[in-house]
Amino acid sequence: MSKIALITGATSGIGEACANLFAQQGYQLILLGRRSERLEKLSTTLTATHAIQVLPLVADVRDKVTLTAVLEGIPTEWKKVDVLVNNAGLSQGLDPIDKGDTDDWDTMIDTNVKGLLYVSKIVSNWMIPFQSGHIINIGSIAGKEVYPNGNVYCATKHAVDALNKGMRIDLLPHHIKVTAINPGMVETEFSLVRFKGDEDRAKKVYQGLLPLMAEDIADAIWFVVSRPAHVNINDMLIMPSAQATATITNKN
Ligand code: NDP
Ligand code: 8X3
Repeated sequence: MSKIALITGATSGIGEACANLFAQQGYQLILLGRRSERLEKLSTTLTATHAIQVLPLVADVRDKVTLTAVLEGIPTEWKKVDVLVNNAGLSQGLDPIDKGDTDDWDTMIDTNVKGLLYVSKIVSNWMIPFQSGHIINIGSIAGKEVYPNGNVYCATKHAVDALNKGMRIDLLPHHIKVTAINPGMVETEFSLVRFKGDEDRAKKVYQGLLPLMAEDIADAIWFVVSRPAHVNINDMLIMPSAQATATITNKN
């Protein structure tokens, strides 16, 4: 079997763009997300377009028991994962700390931090016997800075930043590379999810500037993954040219 990549959050945005690019590069793909119809459609398209196999996995990264059963239940030959893209994540709400919805906080912490941990533990244990592998953690500019009302989302991405560093130390003896990809503003379904389906509010985020596209981030991930064995990119911060910091942009 050729190389295998496991991508979480493959039903949309950055994860879907990674699935497309890795498929073009001939990787076999394990694609994970909650929306089964989208996963099936993407898997069918990719297998029809490229000479690859795709294993779609419907799972919620927050649900430790089901997630573990789903991942551990895959055929053994699929467990030789070369690349894990820890991408599943979201923001919910944009409110000051005194007004935030505690259910939103739970969702962000459970998905962005705990879900990433559950997947990483399982997959790193698959990589260790082979003494190889590469884990890509999708962080954010929100893991490097804190901005007004970003509080809990920023905290989860700061946690991803710390976990990325910790994983690199812990997995070093096993020759497993660990990289953080930290994007600024990328036009995906991210803002639609943050604003709970409010399309007008989501669109406004990207009006007046050219944001990054999901494909830009997939390109960066492919660059990182395709370096020679002796090279690791520890951390990459990628912004649209029109964005200097999380909050300072050059809008028309
Ligand atoms: P999208 O909303 O387009 O994609 C998010 C993906 O995560 C979807 O495939 C979704 O799939 C999946 N997901 C969310 N919750 C869960 C869950 N509980 N279990 C499994 N899968 C889940 O947003 P992006 O592509 O922009 O986001 C991808 C990552 O990039 C996130 O970690 C985000 O924080 C990060 N990021 C995004 C930026 C941006 O500006 N867009 C900037 C910096 C970082 P499904 O709903 O089917 O489960
Ligand atoms: C997503 C980018 O600036 O909305 O992580 O936090 S931002």
